[in-house]
Parts: sequence; C-alpha cells; structure tokens
Amino acid sequence: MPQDAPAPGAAPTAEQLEPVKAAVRALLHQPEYDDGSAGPVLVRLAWHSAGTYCKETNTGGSNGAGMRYEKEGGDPANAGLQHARAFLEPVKSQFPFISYADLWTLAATVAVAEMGGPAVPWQGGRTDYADDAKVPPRGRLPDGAQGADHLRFIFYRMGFSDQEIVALSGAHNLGRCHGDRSGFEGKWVNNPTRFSNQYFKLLLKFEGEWKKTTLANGLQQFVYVDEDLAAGEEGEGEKEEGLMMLPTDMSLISDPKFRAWVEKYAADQDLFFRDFAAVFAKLLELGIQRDAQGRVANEENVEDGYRS
Ligand code: ZEM
Repeated sequence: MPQDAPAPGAAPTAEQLEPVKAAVRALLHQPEYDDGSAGPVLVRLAWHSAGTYCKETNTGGSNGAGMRYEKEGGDPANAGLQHARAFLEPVKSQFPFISYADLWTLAATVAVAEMGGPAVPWQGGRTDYADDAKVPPRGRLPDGAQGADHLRFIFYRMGFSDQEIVALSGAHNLGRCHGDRSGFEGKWVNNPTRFSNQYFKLLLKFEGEWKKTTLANGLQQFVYVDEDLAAGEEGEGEKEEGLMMLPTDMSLISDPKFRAWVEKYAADQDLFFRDFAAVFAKLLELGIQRDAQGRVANEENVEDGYRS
C-alpha cells in the first residue's frame, strides 16, 4: 500500500505525486479565464519562481517559494502571478504534504504536457521559506522592452547558453501579455494554449512585417495584423486580434547567434521539444541541492516541506 504522504524528512514519491498531478490537470480548464486555460500562467509562475537564480552567489531559484511574500510577490515583474498561485491553492489544501515550491514547479510540467508539449523531467524535495530573509532581491527577471545584450546578461547569470535562451523563449508559444500586468498587450500565436514551435515559425514568417508600435503607456512592441482578418467579415462583430512580439523576442532573429537556433526550432518541432524539456528541467533545478532523502538542504529556514 503506498503511503499517501511522504515519510518525515523525505521528498514525495512518484506514487504520492500522482493524485497531486491529477488535481492540477483537473483545474487547467478555466473557461472564464483568459484563453480558457490556467496552463500558461502556471508555466510563468514556475519560470519566475526559478528565474531569480544567480550562480555566482548561489541565491534565488525555485526553492523556498518566496513569491508568497510581498518582497518577491509584490515585485512588478510578478504582477498577475497571484492568479496562478490562487489556481493552485485548493491543491495545496488537498495535499498539504507538498511544498508550495514543489507544487508551483510540478504544476508547470503538468501544464506543458497537457497543452501538448514534452514531458519535462521533475524532481521534488523543495521546501518553503519560513520568512522572507532569503528571498532574492528584485530586478533579476528579464525586461521585455530590451534586447539581446540584456537577455545574455540575465540568462548567463543563471548559467544558460545562447541555445538555452532561445529554447526557453519558446515558452512564448503559450499565453499572452496583459496590459494590467506587464503593460504589453496580446498573444504571440493564434492558439496560445497549445504548446508547439509556432512562435519560432511566426518570428521568421512575418519578418519584415512585424510593425513596431507604441502603446498608450509608452511601451513599444511589435505587431502583425492580417489586414483582411482585421477588417472582419461583413456584418460580423468579431475582429481578429493580431499577434505580437516583445522587443526581446525580436532580438532572437536580429542577433545572428540566437537566430541560428530560431531557424532550427522553426524547422524541427521534435528538436525544440527535446531541448525545451531539458532546459526547462534545468531551470526548475537551479540552486537545488538534495540530501540523501531527496530533501532540499535549506538550513533552518523552513516553514513547510517534508518534516511533519
Ligand atoms: Zn515570458 N513574458 N518572458 N517567459 N512568459 C510574458 C508572458 C509569459 C519575458 C517577458 O517579458 C514576458 C520566458 C522568458 C521571458 C511565459 C513563459 C516564459 C509576458 C507578459 C512578458 C512581458 C506578462 C503579462 O502581461 O501577463 C521575457 C523578457 C523573457 C526573456 C526571454 C521564459 C523563459 C518562460 C518559460 C519557460 C509565459 C507562459 C507567459 C504567458 C503568461 C500568461 O499569463 O499567459
């Protein structure tokens, strides 16, 4: 008989995680929310929880679930991610044995798979900080208004290569920008709840047609609007929304080293899926060292996790 919660001091087993994953799968369908799925915002939650990592100081990363605290959760870069955390709250209540840090990262892998993407290897054992003392400083996440140098500055700090930067950016196949969160507006692909390599294809397909626009808030982004679709069918209210790219997305085709990978991933979805699975798994593991029980060493600053 499998235990339904981990033994004291141990990370959950695969069997113990099955009902947690099933509960995440069951909440993905959200007809009233965005494009009908919680999946994209869950992927962004995991990314922002991990993307604070700094390899020089070995600080930040997905361990600790610091976004529960104002210091990290209130970072304007994390605007909107309270929705993702709220979607997962019932799962945490149902399975108190899983730490928030494990739940947020696990949920993203479940979402990627359910949206048609690859199986991302994932290991549990993260613990949650008891206070905000070890929460990383703000300002470590990328700014979409910038370019290739900025992407390298941010992602090299985490230990990623140019190829890995491009593969990770392929997550922009999912979801959308929200004016009231980042200030940018719109989606990258037509079906933003289906994981694919469409983002890379569109970057190249509409090269030269991506039009730089300045939004009312002063931010600049690139848009592609099919004129016929934008006009709408005679008598129909529904208008095509158009697609968008951030300045950082566009830098992936203007920078020759990035571009080589955009071309490979646009041409070969299997290659993209393999590379994305590997690099997303790497992202979720940044800064994590497990002990013999699979539990993440976290000094004494532990509120929650695998001790009960
Ligand atoms: Zn994103 N991302 N991102 N990203 N991202 C947004 C949305 C989403 C950048 C960025 O500025 C933005 C990665 C990398 C980078 C997702 C996943 C991943 C938004 C819109 C912005 C502005 C936020 C909003 O308004 O709601 C920049 C500059 C990046 C540097 C390369 C990586 C890496 C990701 C995962 C592996 C996802 C899934 C979304 C959609 C969220 C949603 O709510 O729909």
